[in-house]
Amino acid sequence: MHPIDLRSDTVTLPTEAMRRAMATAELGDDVFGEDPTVVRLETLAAEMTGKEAAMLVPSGTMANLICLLTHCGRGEEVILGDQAHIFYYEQGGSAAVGGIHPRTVPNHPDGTLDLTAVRDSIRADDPHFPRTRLIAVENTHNRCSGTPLEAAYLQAVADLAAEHGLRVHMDGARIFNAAAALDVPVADLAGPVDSLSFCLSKGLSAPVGSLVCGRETFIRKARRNRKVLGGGMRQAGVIAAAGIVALQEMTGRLVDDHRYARRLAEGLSAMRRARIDPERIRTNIVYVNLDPEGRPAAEIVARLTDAGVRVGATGPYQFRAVTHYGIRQEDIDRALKAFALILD
Ligand code: TLP
Repeated sequence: MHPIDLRSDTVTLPTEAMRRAMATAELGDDVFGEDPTVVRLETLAAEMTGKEAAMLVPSGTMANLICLLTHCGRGEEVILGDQAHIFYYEQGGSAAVGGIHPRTVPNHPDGTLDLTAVRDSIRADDPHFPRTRLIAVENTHNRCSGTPLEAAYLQAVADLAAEHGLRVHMDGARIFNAAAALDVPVADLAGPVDSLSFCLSKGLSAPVGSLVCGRETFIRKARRNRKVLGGGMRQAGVIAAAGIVALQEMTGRLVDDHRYARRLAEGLSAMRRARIDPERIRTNIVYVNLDPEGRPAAEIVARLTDAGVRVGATGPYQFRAVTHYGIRQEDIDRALKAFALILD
């Protein structure tokens, strides 16, 4: 029997339509701006997010780094959540590469930041302090149960930023999951922020690629930062072709992933050694806390792997399961049987 891989939605493979589009894509040198397929993808991404322009980059990590480098100079500060992917999982790249200072505010379990805490973190104009430039939010919030952030909250962040002359960046790696869960167009969520990054290679199943979206002037500056990081790609239309299919054909089915994640969480919540509130699962990410008196996550993950189900340990007593295009209802039923043998 095939293993059920719930480690991440990054494991998704390109669809047949994507492979066909990649094989037949019209190509050119994108560093010269001459790859027509990349231009088509960037135009489509800008249209769908309601932004003036967009730029294809190799990964979500590079997309975020480029955005931070474009908004902030060396010694300047970004305010972001302590659970943010940018802070937690990107090697501190903006500090290491860009000299950008991170100022964290605790994330609420729903992925939001307390706006009073954000306001209190904005630096006064004083030579002792770095200069605050940016507020970064994440939507959906990976480490906060994949919760989607609503447009009203994003607007409140943007209003606060505007009051203080700051910009707002949104790590929207899974922004299409957020839009599907909230049943709103992506443009409603992108509207309040200055820059947005999103990934083609997660729930949308494309093999590679992320987009940075924002104002024309921002994207022009961001292209320079992409180049210096080595992210300028030549016949990138082979990647972009799959990305176009991802945006045209793969967003509508994300609600299935969300339904399966909820079903998984409901099943897990009934198991003795698993702690999870299924009501919190609104998209495709399920974090499960384990009884700290019992076996640690690494051991549980190894046992699950032996039983044909792959999940990722995200803490000493926590693991994560993510649903995606490769997971069907029968996989959820089979996974729950395996979970029950080990966690009940
Ligand atoms: N997240 C990965 C791991 O890095 C944890 C995953 O499996 O979820 N922003 C967010 C919110 C992300 O979840 C990720 C990837 C990224 C950015 C980075 O994207 P890539 O992997 O394309 O660099």
